[in-house]
Amino acid sequence: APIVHALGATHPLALAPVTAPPASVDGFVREFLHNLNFELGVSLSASSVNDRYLALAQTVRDYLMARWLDDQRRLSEIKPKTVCYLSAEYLLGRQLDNNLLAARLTDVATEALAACGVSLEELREIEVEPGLGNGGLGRLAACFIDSLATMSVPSIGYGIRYEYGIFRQTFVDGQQVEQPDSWLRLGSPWEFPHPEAAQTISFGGHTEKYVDDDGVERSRWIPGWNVLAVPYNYMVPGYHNGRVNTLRLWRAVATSSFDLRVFNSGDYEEAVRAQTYAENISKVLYPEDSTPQGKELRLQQQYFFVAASISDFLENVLGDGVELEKLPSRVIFQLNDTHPVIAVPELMRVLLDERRLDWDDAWAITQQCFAYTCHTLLPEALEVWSVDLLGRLLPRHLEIIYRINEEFLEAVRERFGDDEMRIRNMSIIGEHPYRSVRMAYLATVAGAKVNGVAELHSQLLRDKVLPDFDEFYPGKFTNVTNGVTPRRFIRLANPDLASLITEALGAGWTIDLERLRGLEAYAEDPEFRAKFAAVKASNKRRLSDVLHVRDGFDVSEDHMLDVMVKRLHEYKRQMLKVLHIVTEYEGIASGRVAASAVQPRTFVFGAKAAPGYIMAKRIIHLINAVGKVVNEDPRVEGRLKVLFPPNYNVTLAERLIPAADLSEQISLAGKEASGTGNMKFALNGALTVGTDDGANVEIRQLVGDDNFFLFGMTEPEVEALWAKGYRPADFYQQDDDLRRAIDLIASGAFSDGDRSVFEPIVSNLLYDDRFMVLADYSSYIAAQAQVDAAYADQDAWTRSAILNIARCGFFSSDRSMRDYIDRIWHTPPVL
Ligand code: F58
Repeated sequence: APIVHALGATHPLALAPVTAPPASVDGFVREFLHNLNFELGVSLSASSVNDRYLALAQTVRDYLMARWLDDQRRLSEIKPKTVCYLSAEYLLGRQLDNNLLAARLTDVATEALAACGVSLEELREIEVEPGLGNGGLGRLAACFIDSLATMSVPSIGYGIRYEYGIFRQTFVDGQQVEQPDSWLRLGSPWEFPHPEAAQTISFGGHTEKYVDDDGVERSRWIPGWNVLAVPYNYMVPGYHNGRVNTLRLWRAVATSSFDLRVFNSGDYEEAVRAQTYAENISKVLYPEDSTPQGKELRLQQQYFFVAASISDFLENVLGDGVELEKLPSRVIFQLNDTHPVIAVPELMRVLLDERRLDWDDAWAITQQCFAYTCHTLLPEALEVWSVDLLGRLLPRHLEIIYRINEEFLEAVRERFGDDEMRIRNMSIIGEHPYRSVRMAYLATVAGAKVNGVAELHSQLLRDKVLPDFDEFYPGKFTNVTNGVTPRRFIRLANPDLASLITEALGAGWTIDLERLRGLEAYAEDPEFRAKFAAVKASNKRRLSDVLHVRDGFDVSEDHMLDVMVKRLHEYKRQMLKVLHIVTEYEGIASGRVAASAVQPRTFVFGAKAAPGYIMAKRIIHLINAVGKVVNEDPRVEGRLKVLFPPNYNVTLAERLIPAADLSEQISLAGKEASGTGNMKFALNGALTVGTDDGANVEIRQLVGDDNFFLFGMTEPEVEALWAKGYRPADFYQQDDDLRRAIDLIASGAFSDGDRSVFEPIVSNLLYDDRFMVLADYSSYIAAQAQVDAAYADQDAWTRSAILNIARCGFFSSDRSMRDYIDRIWHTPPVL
């Protein structure tokens, strides 16, 4: 019998708090060696680097454990209102350093490991980051849970424990080739599986009507098949506040592992078919969804994790005896984009079918328990599910969605009369090109609040994407501008800058980023500027070392470092950056410009293309092709360099951003919802060349026009040009530089004379150009000339860089969290 049973659950031993090991070098050494010997089963002398890393991670966990368990116990007693952040993605980045920092263990660990003859640096480098996200949206979720823990806000992050995260990108002949990301292969020391707490999640089958004991007609779901959702818990330590929140990711496990009878008959494939099918649900992040099977898998993933999360919250967090009417005072489910929106009919189903509430009560509760964040403006990115698929996979949920829609449209009719056009536009069910459920509409109808992620985005969301809803629900729409965590993106990524700031302002800025304002005065101090410039230079050397080992690249300290890192998408306009580079190159190659006259620059790209996005992959190919020619042409005299390290991820971002001089944020106005890379660069003292888009608008307002290189059309100008009729070829005809750049690409200069290779890119630019690259080209080139001129005055540039940092404290994700708490969640910290 377990000891607690034998003693009784109230025995002092069972209640005794867990204690952390002594936070001394000695204590750390002991714990580390204990873990190495007894958990990993190796002696120090026989251990591999990976063994040591795993033992170190376990040691850090041991220090955090007492706090984690204590927080869980305390919260289960206090029962505060809790944020349940529902997100299909968490792009966490490496854990070791962050957890050492949060627990104030970095120095002790460094010393303790040194005493064991082990280098912390070496162990750091072996950690494989959990890449459980695609880009900004997933990284935002990771920043938010960091801030919530640091601010002592009761919250749980819920998501999926993908066995394979975002693919590992390699280049073969300059073209992207995807490799599976087996991030769990060498062990996963940060997770705690709880197979005993698995939830059963159902799919398929049919519904039937029946009359319950009270004579009420009800519907019930007779599912066709099940999977188990097994929770894996991760610690989310707050920074220096002794708090540890939980991230709970679900793994799909088959309810029965295989059919022994079939196995014994020798049909091994058939014996495991059901298991494989079920376990595919958490196999891979964002499976290619161009096939019907891929689409179905995506919907399975979405329902799988939200159903498990809701059930987990109601059964394990809420506690017994809570009246469901009070649910909204205990929880807010924040929907990170439309991916978790199937949670809305799921909560309705639980309240109606399992808890036997009537419709109106269930709906009143549901409408207070959800809020929805939209992260896009691209119409094609607004998720829809075919009624056919949804009805097959989740028949009861489809019924519920229909009823929500019926009642909603009834209310719209009451308010606006039988305006059929309006009804059709607002219906949660779309009819063209096929019957489908519009998930953003469902989220808007169900959510207590709907927010965009930057001022401009929220404005456009209201005015352009969901205007009828804004009219129907006054006050429902709001804005929360994104933010980034200063712990990871300044303190950890840029330790020398962090020290310099602390030297000037004291240590409080890490949790109160507006204090960076204090640096404004230092921008005027030549000595401080010199120190800042030295930090930048040293970050470039550090980056050069990293890229040298990683990819064989070298970064020269006296080049301007011009960086564009983000997902490859046409709307983000990496193509515009390519045209700038080709223009610079063409000037030199043609002899019209002396190489010695150009400002030495290294252009760095980092970008993954979705595996099925052909045009994005072509652009990657072109960047690599241009890079090869430019880097190898002796006429350039090494003054222009193009580097494209493959497999851009959080770990590489942490090296690149602190070294950057120039941040490229050049999306077509009205397309980038916010951007968060833009904030990370500005906070690390890079100047931005950018359009009036997303959060660039707010960055520029804060840093001032003198410290920002603005170019391009505004969103209304973009609209006006579309309305007038956009003809990209006219821009090509009228601009000599543009024509020469495009002609050079078309000529095969970057494809060994083969004109066909990049022809699709060229004709797309000339005859389609959905994102108006050509329309903004001349303005961009002019802005880049200003960049060159400004960079020539290094001291003035440095001053601007410091002012960027000083004025961007607003972009801390702590501030974003405060805004969510004030405007949407109403969940005060529990100190
Ligand atoms: C991004 N969206 C926005 N989506 O593009 C960016 O402007 C914003 O700053 C960021 O969200 C955070 O709000 C984004 O990253 C995705 O990654 C999708 C995930 C699902 C598959 C398709 C891409």
